[in-house]
Amino acid sequence: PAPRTVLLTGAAGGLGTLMRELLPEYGYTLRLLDLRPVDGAPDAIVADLADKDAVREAVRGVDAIVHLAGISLEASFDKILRANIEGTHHLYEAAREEGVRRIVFASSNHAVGYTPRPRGDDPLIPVDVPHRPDTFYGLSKCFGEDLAQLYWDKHGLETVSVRIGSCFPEPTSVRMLSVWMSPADGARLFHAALTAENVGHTVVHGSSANTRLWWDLTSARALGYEPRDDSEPYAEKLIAEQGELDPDDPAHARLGGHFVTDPPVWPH
Ligand code: NAI
Ligand code: 15L
Repeated sequence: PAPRTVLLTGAAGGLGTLMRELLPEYGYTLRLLDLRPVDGAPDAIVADLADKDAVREAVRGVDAIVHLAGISLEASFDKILRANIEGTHHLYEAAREEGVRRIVFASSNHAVGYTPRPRGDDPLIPVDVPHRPDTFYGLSKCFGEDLAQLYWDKHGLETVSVRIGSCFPEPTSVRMLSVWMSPADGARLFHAALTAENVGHTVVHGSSANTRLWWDLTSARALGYEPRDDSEPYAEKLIAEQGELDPDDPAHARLGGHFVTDPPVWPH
């Protein structure tokens, strides 16, 4: 049966705020969790993923989990370790113990951020490229994907790992024209990831059907995802303001964009 009650972690964040508006339209009842109180949702669970007991209680009785909580940009290794690596482990362990069947994991393009982006007639980036994290943040997403594989192989807990490009109301950079996922397409993809059968552990690219797409959406479409949006209407204005991407600029040469070249966050 299709999942009905879904735990949405990271519900106070940017993507969480968009998804708690959009996902109920697909018939889900959401239970919300975040470190911070969630605006307009007094029933939301305010808890840190570090708190194993709170996490176990939060997952009890849900049909599935959409796991967005965590640090969403580069940070010190210690912070990433606690929130993204240990926190995601606590969530998977709680899900296993409580018998939750499926997790949709918010992975990121930064798990494979060092992958060269296609130029000219190059083929689109396939979903099975090797992990090439561009940051400790991206490394934590590699960990999350591998954790998901382990929990599928060992415990039969299913995951769809969505390597999200950039999910914001509008694209705000020329790079985003290639990796943008409109919020409406994001909800379509999460819904497909929650309802497709026999996903085991499936990795998909998360974006709209952009004219300037860099990556292959085949595995996402195989879940039943049919993107309806394209960033192209934003292209003219963004390119006029920012110029075309210079392929010889290291900050523009790879999938992860400036995450590849940004100076490390200290303390390292
Ligand atoms: P965000 O930073 O706006 O939201 C993350 C939320 O997680 C925050 O509300 C924060 O309070 C919560 N959180 C952080 N640590 C926590 C902890 N230890 N326990 C409980 N809650 C905690 O990030 P955004 O943009 O909403 O992204 C959501 C997820 O999607 C993140 O995992 C991010 O890495 C991933 N993602 C997002 C992309 C995007 O375009 N928005 C692109 C790729 C991945
Ligand atoms: C991410 O993984 C971040 O969470 C998001 O804030 C954006 O920076 C996005 O990647 C991106 O690559 O644009």
